[in-house]
Amino acid sequence: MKSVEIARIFRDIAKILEIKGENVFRVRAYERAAQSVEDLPNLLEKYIKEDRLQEIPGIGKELAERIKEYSATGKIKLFEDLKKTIPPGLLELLRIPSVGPKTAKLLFDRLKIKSIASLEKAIQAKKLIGLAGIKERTIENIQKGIAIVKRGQERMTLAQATATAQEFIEPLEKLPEVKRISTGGSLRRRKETVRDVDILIASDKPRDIMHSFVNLPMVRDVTAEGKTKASVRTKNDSQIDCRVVEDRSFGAALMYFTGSKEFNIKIRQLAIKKALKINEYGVFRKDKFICGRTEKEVFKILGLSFIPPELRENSGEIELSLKNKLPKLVTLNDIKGDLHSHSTWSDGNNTIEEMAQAAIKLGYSYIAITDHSQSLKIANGLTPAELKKKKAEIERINKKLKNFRILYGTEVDIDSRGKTDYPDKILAEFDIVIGAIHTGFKQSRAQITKRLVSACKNKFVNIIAHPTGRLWGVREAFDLDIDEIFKAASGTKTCLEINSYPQRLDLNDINCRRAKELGVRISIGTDSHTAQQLQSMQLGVSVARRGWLTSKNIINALPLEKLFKSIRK
Ligand code: DGT
Ligand code: CA
Repeated sequence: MKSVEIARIFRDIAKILEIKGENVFRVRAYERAAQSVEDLPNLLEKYIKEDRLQEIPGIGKELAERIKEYSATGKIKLFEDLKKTIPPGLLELLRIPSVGPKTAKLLFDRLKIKSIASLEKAIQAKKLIGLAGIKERTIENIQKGIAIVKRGQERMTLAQATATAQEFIEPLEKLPEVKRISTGGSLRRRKETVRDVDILIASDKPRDIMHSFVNLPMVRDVTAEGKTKASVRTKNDSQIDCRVVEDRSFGAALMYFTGSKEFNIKIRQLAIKKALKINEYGVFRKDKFICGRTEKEVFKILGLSFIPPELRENSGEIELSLKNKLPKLVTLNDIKGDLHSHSTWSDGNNTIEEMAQAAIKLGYSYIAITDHSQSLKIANGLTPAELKKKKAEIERINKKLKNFRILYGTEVDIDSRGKTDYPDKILAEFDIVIGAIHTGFKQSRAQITKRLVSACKNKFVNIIAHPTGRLWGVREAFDLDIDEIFKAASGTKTCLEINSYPQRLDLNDINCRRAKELGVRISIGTDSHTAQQLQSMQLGVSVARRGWLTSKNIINALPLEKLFKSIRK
């Protein structure tokens, strides 16, 4: 569906309104709506048809009309009109982190810079030096920002790739010629970012499938089309590759196209040792086809136990699989609750009760409502007086609920010196406390490390949220000594978070594996600001699996009583 496109347009509208100095609430409304629409990749169409758009949090009458307009005409007139009021290219410049409306306008007015490419040229020609407010440091930051934007454009987030793949798989799997269908590549390995989406199909009628694939409505260009494979670009500029194989080869092909390349090379060597040949068509002895229908049979003939796609990176998994000693990776089913969420008390879109009901629907036994603390005014952080009322509300709702508990929590800000935004006396009142950094990202490596270490040492801080601060396509991880944090966390029984928010996925897979080695326990939290977002738990679980984590490493795989015991310091 068009949710990704609509979200992008809403964000652009917000940016233009901001440049024009419009009412900040209108700007925020468009940003919020973008997020809400993005949360509903599969449902938006249904909501349009049933005329229920206004049930989506953050979508009022005006925004519902805009969505319907886009759905009917492929355009939003307001956006087309707004674009005409600013110099072309200014929007592209605004995608660069550290380039705000003022700088973008300055660059355009003084140097006629209209695109990232022309900005890069101007920097090389040293034309920015001497402009008002532009220092050496500013230019460095712009260059770093350009690199981040470019990388963000090259690769989709896992969430975008998953939604994009779903848009293709849904219509394709309905075709009678399709016997089996699966994603492959980095998407199936659940990497945090994906360059192109690979789809594999088993069928006797590859030509029919190719025809249907390249003619799907979300396709913009067909970049390659053969008898059994084709590549297309979507209207959102994502690349999708589709291949068709015979049913008897599906398992072998799935293994080949899932990769990774390094994994495939090692597998091929293993086959050679057994006098077998393996490729995308099957496993062969001399030229005789031995097997290939399922991945399971292919692994078996090589003497391997099944290796989950998330582990296929040739980083020790093949050796362990030969000994049948792979870890039993955590699954979404193991998760008993969500320990990071926001309600209307701070900057969330749903009430505590709505968040709890959504968590119950997911089969959870608890949810922590961890609204922001007082100094984070931009996110409507809670004062001590408001906290009292919030606590009372949670107690009132908890009385009505059976076999489910709302935990009274906070995401407490850790200030630039490592102090928590609430005193210990208030922190002691919470069921669960998450510590997080939201400001002062430009501090030195030593300073940021020290801040997080002192947060770990606070007796009342149970979890450190999004420990490295990375925001995909927006900002790199802070410069910090992650091993120092791991040591402090493990020594103080503090848990670290895998934040499942699509642009964060922080800790990442590599850091998770390291954390496990050092005995650090992990909380997978969604950081949901809407009830819908609770579903992104799946993304955090994927990161955990890529980090070799089992349910034993994850605190929110524990039932409530055990969770309480285990987080107490
Ligand atoms: P991406 O798209 O950059 O996020 O990462 P992948 O892993 O999806 O890479 P892609 O789309 O180029 O190829 C899909 C799979 O096909 C890859 O994981 C392994 C297999 N493959 C591609 N090229 C080669 C190759 O040169 N040798 C071997 N052995 N396998 C390959
Ligand atoms: Ca790929």
